[in-house]
Amino acid sequence: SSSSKEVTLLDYGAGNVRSVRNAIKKLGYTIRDVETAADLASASKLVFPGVGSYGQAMTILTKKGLVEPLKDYIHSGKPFLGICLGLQLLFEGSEESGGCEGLGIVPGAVTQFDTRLGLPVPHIGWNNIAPTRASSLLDGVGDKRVYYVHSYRATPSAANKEWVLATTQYGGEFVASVNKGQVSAVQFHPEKSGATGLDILQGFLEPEAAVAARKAAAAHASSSSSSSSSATAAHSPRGLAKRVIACLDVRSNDQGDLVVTKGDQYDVREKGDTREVRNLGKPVDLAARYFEEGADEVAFLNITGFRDCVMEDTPMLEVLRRASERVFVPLTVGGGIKALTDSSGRTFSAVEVAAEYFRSGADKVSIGSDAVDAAQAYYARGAKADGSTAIEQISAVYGKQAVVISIDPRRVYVADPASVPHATVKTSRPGPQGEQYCWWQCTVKGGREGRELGAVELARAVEALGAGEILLNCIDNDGVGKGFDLELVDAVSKAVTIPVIASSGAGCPEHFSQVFRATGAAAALAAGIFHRREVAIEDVKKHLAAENIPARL
Ligand code: 1PR
Repeated sequence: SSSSKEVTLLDYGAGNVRSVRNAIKKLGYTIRDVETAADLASASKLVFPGVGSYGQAMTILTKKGLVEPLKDYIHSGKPFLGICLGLQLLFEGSEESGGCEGLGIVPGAVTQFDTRLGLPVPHIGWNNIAPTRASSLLDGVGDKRVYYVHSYRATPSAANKEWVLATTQYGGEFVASVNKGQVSAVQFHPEKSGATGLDILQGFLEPEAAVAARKAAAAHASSSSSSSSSATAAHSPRGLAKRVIACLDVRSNDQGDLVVTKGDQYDVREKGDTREVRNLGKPVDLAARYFEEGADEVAFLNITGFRDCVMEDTPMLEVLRRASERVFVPLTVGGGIKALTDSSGRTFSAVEVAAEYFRSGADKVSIGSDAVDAAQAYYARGAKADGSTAIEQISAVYGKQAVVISIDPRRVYVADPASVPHATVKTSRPGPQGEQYCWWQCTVKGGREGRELGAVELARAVEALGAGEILLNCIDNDGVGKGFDLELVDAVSKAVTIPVIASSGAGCPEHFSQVFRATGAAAALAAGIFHRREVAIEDVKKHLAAENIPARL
């Protein structure tokens, strides 16, 4: 029947659930949205993706009169799947939002990860799960990893033992999944966990079919592995994987089409007489290719210089819409995220601008130039936050994990650290005049304008303002292929507790293991080597695993 291919979605309007919709549609289902309490009562399969903060979610559900109907549905014995905050809300309460009561279905409280353990918080990225028993939901997962992004978590206890279906390790054990009867929930994002996540969603939507498909796949795998006995599968150590991110710099070319481009030290024009913008492919197709080839995330940076207003930037929004139908790992978009005024004089807040991107399929926005202004204003106020910046406003509404800061620094050598007000490091690569020290100057507008602010100081400021992650480029190393600036990545990752993505300069798989060994980077990003097919993402992953660095294979 047609209704058996329908999922009811409880989207209470606090954030982006487009990727959940896309994943459900990909599995051949139609979606019916909950508008009223009656829609909950008549649902036959309910998916509840939590977005935003705990307190905000409970407030909206209460205002809409949905709390009791939701509890009734959960108690009705019909299939229910909570995702991320949708798992946490099943518990009795959370310390998020200054302490807040939940639905009280699963015993226990949700608490914040302990930042004193030295692990980056939020917990972002691909991690393993350890099931406590067999289930149609998780049996296909095995050693494969799923994608997490959260700062709070529930912990297993004697009181919730019968609920806990799987746990994950991150500075201790937390609840990865709960289940009892038809009620299930997962802390990770199946809709962002690639093929593994789609399989989990199918395990929820069609348990019998999923179990049969996994049995068939297992039988096929064991028969083919016995025939090629010499094939040894790469094996990665367990735990949070170091992420490998593919980045697409997108720009209008001189004909006005959006193309993927790539510069050397931020110069994206060909070296010859024509000086045309380098064209390395179509954004959506390339993003889909990287998803299929195993990228852990995909980032789009819109570097179109003459872009006047993102709200009118329909081509970029269309790129996101189409990419999010084909890419089931996290998507980041950057370029022009800030409060702005369009050509007709209408103003938009940074939250409105970001919202447009989230609605179109972005999971995170990346802020470059505006973050430098914000950090300078923050220091000018005596290192105080006043709620005025895009970083604070977007992270308050969408959560800090949705706010990435892209830094475009350039190395500056100094002979005497006391001669500059910035944090310097003693460098192993002295400057042209034999200078022994350096700092990294923040720039805006794609490196065209330098500011009196160091990358380390910027990182500290944006963390204090509520950023969730740092994308650390390096203009000197961009496109050069000689490796990441290890001293820069080390200095910035030591200065903050949020995850740092190393970027600029990757030329071979060894550069990735190098940056993960030498620094606290949580992820590494590359562009040119992937665009030009010089290095396959899979080979980077295999190299990391062979070097005993956790990677998602
Ligand atoms: O300032 O908020 O509008 O954001 C603009 C964004 O565009 C920033 O994130 C900035 O980094 C980026 N951007 C601006 N101009 C350029 C340019 O190239 N002319 N690209 C640019 C940044 C750098 C990396 C690159 C890595 C890896 N590209 O993203 O992908 O360096 O490259 P590699 O592996 O080939 O070495 P705003």
